[in-house]
Amino acid sequence: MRFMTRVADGRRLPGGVVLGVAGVALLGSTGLLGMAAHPAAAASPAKTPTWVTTTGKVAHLTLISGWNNANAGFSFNGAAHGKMVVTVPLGDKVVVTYKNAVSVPHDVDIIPYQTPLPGRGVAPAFRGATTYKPGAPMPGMGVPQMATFVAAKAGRYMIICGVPGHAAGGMWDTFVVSPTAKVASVTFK
Ligand SMILES: [Cu+2]
Repeated sequence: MRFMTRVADGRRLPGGVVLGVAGVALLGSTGLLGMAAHPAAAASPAKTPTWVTTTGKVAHLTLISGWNNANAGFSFNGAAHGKMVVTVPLGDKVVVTYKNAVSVPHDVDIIPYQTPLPGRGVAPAFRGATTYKPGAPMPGMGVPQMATFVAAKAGRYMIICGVPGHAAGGMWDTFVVSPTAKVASVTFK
């Protein structure tokens, strides 16, 4: 039921969606409507964003769904099936800036590492570690959505899209809270 609501919300987006800089860059490089028709033409935008930075005890993490055609766009920062590993120092405040570059509804939830992969219904691992706002309309493509939380417990977690079926389809990556890391980092397997 909730899934249906989300879909309806997504489709209710006005034609003149507001695009942020990243959204414009993505549209310019891959073409929004060309994604399904030309999967072989997958190309990252010319300039790769800086995915993570650390300022003192604050880690800034940028996540973009549909950034390129990886996993048919069901991915974060061009990575799916756990292949991006974001590591943050234990105790850091994590400020996530999330943008959805495509019209398919997506969101970000950081949850305990688990299989099988869940859909909606798993509480975030940390208070505030989600961009999902029940009942709220889906933000337009490229509109920044923020999630802020404290990485208060060391361990391995997952960054998932909570739209039912998406994480199971590979729309998840790995999030590690490290007691030894000094700065946030990101690697791709
Ligand atoms: Cu999704």
